[in-house]
Amino acid sequence: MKFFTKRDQLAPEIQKRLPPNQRLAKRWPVLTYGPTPDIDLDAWRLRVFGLVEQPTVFTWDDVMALPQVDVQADMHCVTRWSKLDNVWQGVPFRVVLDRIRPKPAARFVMVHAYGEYTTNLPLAVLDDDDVLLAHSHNGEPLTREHGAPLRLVVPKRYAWKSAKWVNALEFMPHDRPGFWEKNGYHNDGDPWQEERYS
Ligand SMILES: Nc1nc2c(c(=O)[nH]1)N[C@H]1C(S)=C(S)[C@@H](COP(=O)(O)O)O[C@H]1N2
Ligand SMILES: [Mo]
Repeated sequence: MKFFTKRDQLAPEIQKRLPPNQRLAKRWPVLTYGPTPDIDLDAWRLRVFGLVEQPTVFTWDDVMALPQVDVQADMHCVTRWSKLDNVWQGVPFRVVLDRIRPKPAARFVMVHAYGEYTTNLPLAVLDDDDVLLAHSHNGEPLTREHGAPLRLVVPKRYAWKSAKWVNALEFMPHDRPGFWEKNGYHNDGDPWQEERYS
């Protein structure tokens, strides 16, 4: 069983959807640095802090009571695979922004995950209609290895910025590198610009 298909073996309309130097993943690889956390839903929290009008600690029930969407999006990993046509279900990031109301000085967000993983993004990149906090993928709840119970999805950036097991959002006045950004990955990570490494 082959896991990847090279660009030149794909139909032109599929090739067009692959950013430079990516191959098509036929299954869904798991890419995790370190152990996979096991999180009890009763203990699970999403903490929003920093430069926001309404600092909030969401429980699982709080998050599930928010409006939800389906977002269809492609996923591009810096290790050169792309997985097309994922349907993510969850809470639009803009719904969270409406609740917590970033202060005018908030320009960057540090996304924190269970297990110490972090990744940084400009608020302007997160404030987009395809960004969401997802609990399901292609109609099934996320498995633990893919980020259950909740992960960030930022389709327009390499997937290391789509943090699995999200547990906090820190709104900041200035940028600060996250885990991979400190360890050689590009600060911005736009796959169409091939912003892989710094
Ligand atoms: N918390 C956390 N989130 C993470 C990672 C990780 O190691 N820890 N890996 C990132 C990387 S490099 C990629 S490519 C995607 C992979 O998501 P998947 O394992 O669901 O395919 O998750 C990203 N989110
Ligand atoms: Mo990745």
